[in-house]
Amino acid sequence: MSKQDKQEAGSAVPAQQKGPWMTFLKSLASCKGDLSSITAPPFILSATSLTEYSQFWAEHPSLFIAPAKEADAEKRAVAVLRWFIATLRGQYTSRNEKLGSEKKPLNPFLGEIFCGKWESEEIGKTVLVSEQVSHHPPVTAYSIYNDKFGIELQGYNGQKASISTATINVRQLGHAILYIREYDEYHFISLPALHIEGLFYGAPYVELEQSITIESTSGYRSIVDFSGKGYFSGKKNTFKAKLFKEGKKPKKQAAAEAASKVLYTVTGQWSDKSSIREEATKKETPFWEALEHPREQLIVKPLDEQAEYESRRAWSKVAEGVEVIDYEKIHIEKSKIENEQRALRKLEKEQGRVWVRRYFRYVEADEVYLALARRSGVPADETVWRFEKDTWEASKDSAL
Ligand code: HC3
Repeated sequence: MSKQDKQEAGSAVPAQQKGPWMTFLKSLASCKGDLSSITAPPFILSATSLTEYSQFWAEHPSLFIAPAKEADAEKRAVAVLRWFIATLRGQYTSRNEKLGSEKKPLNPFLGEIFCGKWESEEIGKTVLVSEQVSHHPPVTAYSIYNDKFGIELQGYNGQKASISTATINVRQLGHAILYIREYDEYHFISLPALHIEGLFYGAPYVELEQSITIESTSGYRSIVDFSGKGYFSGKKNTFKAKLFKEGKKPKKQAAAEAASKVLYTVTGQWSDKSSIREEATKKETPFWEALEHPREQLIVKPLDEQAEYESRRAWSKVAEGVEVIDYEKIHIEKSKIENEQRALRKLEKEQGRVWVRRYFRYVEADEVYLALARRSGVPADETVWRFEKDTWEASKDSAL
């Protein structure tokens, strides 16, 4: 039993919110898969919209562009794996580290965007554009690119939840694709399943489970297996990754693995230390030390320079309410946004129009994506969200 589990039930819940917390836990049972629709007690709300979560993909800009600096395809595959592992701490433990537990993010409205940049002399500008492309069900699309190094990540993401006793199981829908211009090389990345533990105690936290695949057009494949506490090492957030060179006839994943040669094995904790073993030499070296490398903050325009549909500006009043746990303010300000959105949808319906997404289009799946998804054994989407860089670059929002 973990330290968290030893605490008594509801012990992290403020005294006056124990009742609402129990009601919330009971209401989870009726959740039909869309977690954004559940009403949670104010102490567990976050002031951050889900559109902001796309930034976790590039909070180590030097690792994000590192694959573009490698002339050798095998080294590029290792660099992609290192960057991916390094993104996980921000993605899945940053709320716990900053706020003491996982929180319920703000549910973005259709057309909400979150954008910003990381900039340095050495790396140049790494740009993030994240847009809420669907409200029901919620889907966020994003692009992160660095023109100096010719590298771009794009992807989209939704969640489907199911509830089992005191645990929320979340399956992620969507995928990410990293493109390296110099080598005309694509890396398809599937998204991990997760579950939320610690609910009973009022201190939710995320655990990753099962596995993800990074499949490249160069023929390299990484399979990352996740486990929570205990399974591999008795420690939290553990993983084991194997990097293969694809075998000759990779039809099914298991057969492909057998036909392929494991070149590297990476083991450790994605939120702390991991090491890599080169299988040919059995030499083991450090891979990534998450705590030694602080995540780099995205630079976002000041609120008064943002458009009204930009995340932090749009949600600023709700965020003020969340900071001071003023439920009335949260409720009033959230309702204003929701009512405005309802009125927009009603007008569109009356005028026979649909909302035009700002910087992403829903298009037929491209051949590269379909081939990589198929090869990795992940069911492919027939239609995918893709970034329209020209539209973005011609817009006022891109003046970061
Ligand atoms: C499930 C989740 C919302 C989705 C979050 C995602 C999957 C979003 C995309 C990012 O790239 C990775 C990521 C990290 C954390 C995921 C969130 C954890 C909790 C949150 C639920 C909607 C909140 C449930 C409410 C409560 C009270 C249990 O926290």
